[in-house]
Amino acid sequence: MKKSYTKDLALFGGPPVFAESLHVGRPNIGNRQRLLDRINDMLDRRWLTNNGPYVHELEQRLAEFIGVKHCIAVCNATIGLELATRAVGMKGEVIIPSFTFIATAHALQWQEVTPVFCDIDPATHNIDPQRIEDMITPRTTGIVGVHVWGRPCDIEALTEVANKHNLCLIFDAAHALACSYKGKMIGNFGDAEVFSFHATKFFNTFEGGAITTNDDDLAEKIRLMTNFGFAGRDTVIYIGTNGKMSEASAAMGLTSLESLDKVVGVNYRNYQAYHEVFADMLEFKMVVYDETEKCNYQYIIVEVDETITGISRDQLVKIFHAENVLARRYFYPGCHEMEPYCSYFPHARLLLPETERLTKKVISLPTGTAVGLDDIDKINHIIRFVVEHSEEINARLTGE
Ligand code: T4K
Repeated sequence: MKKSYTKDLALFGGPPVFAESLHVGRPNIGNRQRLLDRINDMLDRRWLTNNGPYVHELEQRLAEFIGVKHCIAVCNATIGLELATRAVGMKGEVIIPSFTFIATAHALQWQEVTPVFCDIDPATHNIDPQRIEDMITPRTTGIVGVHVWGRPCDIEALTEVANKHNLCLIFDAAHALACSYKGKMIGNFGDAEVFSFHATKFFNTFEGGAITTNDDDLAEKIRLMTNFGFAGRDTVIYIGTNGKMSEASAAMGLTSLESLDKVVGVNYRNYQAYHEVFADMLEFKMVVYDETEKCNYQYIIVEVDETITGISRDQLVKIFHAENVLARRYFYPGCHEMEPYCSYFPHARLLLPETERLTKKVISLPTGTAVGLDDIDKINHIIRFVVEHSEEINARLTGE
């Protein structure tokens, strides 16, 4: 029999629905023994980093999986974006969405390239190619598209604008491993694409990422830049950095790769269950994925319409947190509201109405292998309770 939470929520003095926290971003752990075996081999080999055999194998396997010529493993996607930015020659101003994780903007700024924020298409949450041309100035050298939630940007339109204005184009594909665009895997587009394999991503290497490209010269340049710019033992030809992935991370990556299909399967199962939860609730609009394309289903994203519920997104997050459902407000606030960008561009919000609206509505819910159908069922009950008792809850939360 289904449990009813009427008056039972923590908000009304009851115990939290979840005794243990249910996190967004709980890492998926592959076969433990396979990982430990690999770590043991690594220790026996005494080769811990600097282009070791696991890194090499991971790069090859990922390149095959994506169907791309070159894959360069890196220590995280933020450094990956910095490397790609510098290697393609971005300077001056680069157009990016503000609706992204702050790393996209910081990677540019760290290279002393100014991120210029462009609004998004509210239907896709991705940068709106129609608005890009208005943002181009004589200082503009490139565009960074972000495949938010793993849903590809309008790559064709972005490529067209980039070609027309002779701009570099790279993609922040932090969310988009195992996703496709018009039948082709993400990782093949623009000058280069950058993936994140952070612990919170469905495929993880603890910390890590990769840069992919089909351009031989660019790949060679990025590879050297990842290792301080060394071209041979005693010769440095670029301003490089230390962007290398460690062998322990690559061991985790190889292990994660073995369970990738299983994890996507669980994500898809959870996605369908959440979809059922929200299907009859107009107050919540769930982000849906194009099932004719490949997708990792790693994000469960819902837009909360306060005008129908009377409960704001932030109130809902509070309610969830009280029940130990650690929902997140990705991405809030928009990058343009954070330092240094809000000081550099204090009026940016006037040009970003869709971003402003969306950042106040989105909520990210837990999924992945740590989340079962019974958990989603409990979340369903919390939400329904909240909707049914919205006036009472609102009064309680606002102290009226
Ligand atoms: N571009 C985009 C579009 C991105 O989303 C990101 C990263 C990047 C670029 C940069 O990629 P990396 O340089 O990181 O490779 C988290 C992640 O740290 C970040 O990688 C990710 N995007 C972002 C969306 O989320 P925070 O500050 O929200 O992390 P934190 O510590 O609050 O953890 C998130 C949740 O995960 C918490 O509920 C706790 C849980 N968690 C986390 C870790 C690390 C665990 O349960 N276990 C863990 O080991 O940024």
